[in-house]
Amino acid sequence: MTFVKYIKSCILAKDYPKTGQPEIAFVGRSNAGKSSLINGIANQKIAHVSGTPGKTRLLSFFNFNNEFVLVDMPGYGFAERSHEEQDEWKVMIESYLSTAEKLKALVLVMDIRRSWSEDEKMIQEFSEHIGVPLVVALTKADKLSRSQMMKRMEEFDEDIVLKHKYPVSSLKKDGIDDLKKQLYKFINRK
Ligand SMILES: Nc1nc2c(ncn2[C@@H]2O[C@H](COP(=O)(O)OP(=O)(O)OP(=O)(O)O)[C@@H](O)[C@H]2O)c(=O)[nH]1
Ligand SMILES: [Mg+2]
Repeated sequence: MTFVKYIKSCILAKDYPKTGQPEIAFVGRSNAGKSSLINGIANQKIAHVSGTPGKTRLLSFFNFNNEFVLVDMPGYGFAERSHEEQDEWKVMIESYLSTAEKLKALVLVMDIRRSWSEDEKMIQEFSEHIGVPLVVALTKADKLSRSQMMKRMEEFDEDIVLKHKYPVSSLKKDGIDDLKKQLYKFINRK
């Protein structure tokens, strides 16, 4: 049986758990559905989901079946936040991303109904800079009809050309298996 276990939450690099296992990190705008997606992948409610955006303020680490570690990151682009808090976020994310030697893929989580913005571009550039593959999970696909979703994916391709992109619904569990398969490929890549 697959188990998923919460390890810890923290901010500072010195506190990150040293598991020696491959890591997959989830980053994206506040309220995009990062924690819900982690729960979908874990197949249990382990990451905190909230109706209040910006609830996740720490990096949270989860042990997935002693196979890899899922890292839930706080969301960005939260307009009501002060510049100070936004800077804090940047430092936290950059400190994690630039020291994570075991990071196998960075999952950029975004609401399928939103467009690619400067924030997403920054994350894409960061992933290129550190040489870690970027996987885009387009969440809340259940909010669109099948034809709307197809149209949205076409529009998305016009905005940005990306190799790994997956429409998903954490609510309906759609697309999660395909995403998971891709993540395993990155985890097992030597
Ligand atoms: N309909 C639908 N709602 C979703 C889906 N994924 C997440 N949500 C809802 O979106 C809201 C935010 O979800 P979270 O998973 O907490 O988002 P987050 O990205 O972790 O947010 P922060 O931690 O604040 O950055 C919650 O009300 C979820 O129930 C989905 O696939 N479909
Ligand atoms: Mg969250």
